[in-house]
Amino acid sequence: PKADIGVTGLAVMGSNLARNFASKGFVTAVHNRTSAKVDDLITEHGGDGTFVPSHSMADFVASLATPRKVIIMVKAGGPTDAVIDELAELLEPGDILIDGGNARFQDTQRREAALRERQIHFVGCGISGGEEGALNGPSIMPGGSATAYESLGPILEKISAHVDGEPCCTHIGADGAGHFVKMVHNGIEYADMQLIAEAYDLLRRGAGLEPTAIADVFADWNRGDLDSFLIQITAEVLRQVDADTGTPLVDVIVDAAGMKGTGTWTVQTALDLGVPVSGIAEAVFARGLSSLPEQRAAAQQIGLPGPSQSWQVRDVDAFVEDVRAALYASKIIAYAQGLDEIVAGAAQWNWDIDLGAVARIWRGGCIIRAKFLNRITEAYRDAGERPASLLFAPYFTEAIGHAQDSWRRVVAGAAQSGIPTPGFAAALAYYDGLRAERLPAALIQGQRDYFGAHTYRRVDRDGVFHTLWSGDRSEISAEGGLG
Ligand code: NBP
Repeated sequence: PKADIGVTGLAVMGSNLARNFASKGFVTAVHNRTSAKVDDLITEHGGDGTFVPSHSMADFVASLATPRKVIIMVKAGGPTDAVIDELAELLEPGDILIDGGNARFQDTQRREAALRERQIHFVGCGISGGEEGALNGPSIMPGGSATAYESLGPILEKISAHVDGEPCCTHIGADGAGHFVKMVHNGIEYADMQLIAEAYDLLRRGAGLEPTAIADVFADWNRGDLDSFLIQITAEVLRQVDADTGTPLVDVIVDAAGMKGTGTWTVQTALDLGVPVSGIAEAVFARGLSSLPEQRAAAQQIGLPGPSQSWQVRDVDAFVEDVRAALYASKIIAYAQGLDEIVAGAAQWNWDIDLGAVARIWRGGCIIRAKFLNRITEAYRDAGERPASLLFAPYFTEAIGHAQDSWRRVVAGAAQSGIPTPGFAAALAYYDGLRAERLPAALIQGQRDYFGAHTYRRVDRDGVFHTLWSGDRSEISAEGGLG
């Protein structure tokens, strides 16, 4: 039979995805530049379902039922362009080409436009969940045309993770929308991980708890509002004992966090869009700081002075509860900021993105999967008109209201005792900035007008004004500019 779908690029992600398709009953064509990987897949996992192996791209394309659906799972960047070029020569109008790699959404927009001219549907598809997700059900964020989704969607939905019977896959929006949302997902993942790491640091250095005790705390938190994959694996990582030394594994791991770039893209894009994603940005910066070995070593050697006293935690249970509440509130802020970035991106590139649906498909399969995402879906489903921030949905307004005293105690105490909490602190500053009746931005406008004649508006009258700072300091109307 002709194949329902094809996968080219059979490294770990592609082969697991192909096995997922085959095991769900789809006849799955498989191809890889180095053909040994095709043979290995058939030898090792041919029993998972019906595969149609090919050693050449031409045979691969010929093995597919029309309209053809081909998923590219190769290294992002140049290799993806090379494979697209090769396939574009072989595909026909109406065929659907899907990039499941971690492409930059701008690359996806460029590729989609080029292929649209050849009447090939190009679907940039964010896939989250790593190898395990690819095999057993990832969270899938496809962009591209609605027409492409009509025939592709049901296949992707079938292999995606499911939560409460609902697939973790939905059509995100046109052209690069899928990769854009996947990018923001990764940015939120950075923030989530940073916040959890700060909570751990506070419990360890603030309350003096040992990793196994902290693992118990996280396991306990995982039964409440914080119930999530990242909290669960945090408990497991903290419980792990190093076989060589008998000490907690976390103590023998070098404290320099790596990154592959998607968090950075999220922040770069947010800067371009003018969206304050401070929680996500601080997470990226914190990884950056951790990975500056020379400066950190010099700081140790010189002995940069710290506070005179350490945290005197008297009631450990109350402290743990404060940290939990601070973590939850900060997490809500990070998600609110990420969702704001999606709203801004959607406005900029004319995507019709349903935030409730995005939260729904993040509930399973992906790294940030969490019970809490149900609350986000509800916030946008029940809201009639979309709230201007996640924070204005009643559940979240209330949740932060309950958490805020704890949150403030934690941030203040951390600052006083010299424990860095860039994520908690940035989230709190954002929250207080958002709710402030007046911001010192008025003063900044005054400064800008002073040194650059940038003008300002007044609270009591319409119009644009400038003060003659270097003259008699009277105010003039600057409507239409300053000459
Ligand atoms: P890699 O990113 O390591 O890429 C290896 C694959 O790319 C192999 O099939 C290789 O073929 C192929 N390839 C390369 Br490299 N250059 C090529 C070229 N010029 N022409 C044709 N094929 C070429 O694989 P991966 O780790 O499985 O990841 C695949 C994609 O999924 C990437 O975009 C990655 O960013 C993304 N990813 C996502 C997640 C996630 O959680 N969503 C996790 C990991 C990766 P060869 O065998 O002939 O060398």
